Amino acid sequence: MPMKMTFRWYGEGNDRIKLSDIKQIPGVDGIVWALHYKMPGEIWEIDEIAKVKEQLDEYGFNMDVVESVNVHDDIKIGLPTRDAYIENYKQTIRNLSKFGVKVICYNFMPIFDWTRSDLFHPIGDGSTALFYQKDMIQNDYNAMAKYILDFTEKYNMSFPGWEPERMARLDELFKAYEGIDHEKLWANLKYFLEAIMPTCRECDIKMAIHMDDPPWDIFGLPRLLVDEPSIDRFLRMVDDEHNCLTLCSGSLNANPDNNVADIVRKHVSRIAFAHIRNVKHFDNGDFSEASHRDCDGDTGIIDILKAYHDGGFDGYIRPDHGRHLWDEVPGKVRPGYGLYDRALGIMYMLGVWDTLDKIGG
Ligand SMILES: [Mn+2]
Repeated sequence: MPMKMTFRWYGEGNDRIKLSDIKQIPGVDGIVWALHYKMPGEIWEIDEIAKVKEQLDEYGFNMDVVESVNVHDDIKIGLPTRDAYIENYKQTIRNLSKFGVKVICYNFMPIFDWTRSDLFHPIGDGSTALFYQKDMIQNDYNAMAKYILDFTEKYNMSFPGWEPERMARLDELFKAYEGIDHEKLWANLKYFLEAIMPTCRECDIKMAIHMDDPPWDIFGLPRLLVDEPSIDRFLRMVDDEHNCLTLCSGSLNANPDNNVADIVRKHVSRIAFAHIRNVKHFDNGDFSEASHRDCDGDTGIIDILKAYHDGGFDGYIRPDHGRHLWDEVPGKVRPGYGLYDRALGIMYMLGVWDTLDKIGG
């Protein structure tokens, strides 16, 4: 079984889930971690990384995958100040490599990270899931940010990519992105990657871009990694084995036209990190997240896992978001990142994978 199962954890004091809980999930070797208190552009220092390593070592988890080292807006906008932030990014890569980190998951979405209109949407069986109501995410970005920030403030948590410091100057940020269309954003992404690739080669660290979530423009902001042609373009643009993908099945399949298994078959050698998540579509364009079981959503989880298996995938994999089950009510769970449904998702994935190993595909 060459693929490496991992579990995302938000860190001591920042996640109610304990490493000792994760240890009891079968098959998990690594923790997908980050220094969540760092602002985009700051260097991750050796002593800070060492602290996390010590915590993970106690349970025998590897720290091979970081999600995320966020990219500063000035790099995405292409401001003259970007070069200093790129130097910081390179130093963070060097520092991470000293601890054996192999993959950095990041994204290049302007201003907002993943976006949903309802964090605890009832899905009919008593559990709740992240939900996207299309007509609510159209024009009013301030209302969107307020919904998220009211939530994080009420429950005293922070979401990566939704830093209150950045959200407080949203109008200013939107102004800074004026004139940044798709082509300019592509050019800025290329500039960033070409600048850091020598460091990635020297440190043998793969940069693995996460798909844009959802995979379409929101609030007039361009989004790039949205479908097969844009993924092709990305990999061709910087054709280096250290320029890779975090292929997120749920992000891509929010657009039902995206066939994720086909993309896996085409690019398996450039996928460093697989996010597995199932999505249920509604006719009006809304979507809900679902359990990992194939028939609970429309994403084609078994086809996707078979494509990875057939392709000899030996990268890292994790359950992406899960539903909130049992006592996982607001305030007791990070939206999308509860313990139970992600643990069930792992058992489902391992069940499919072990079966393919044993009886062949
Ligand atoms: Mn994902």
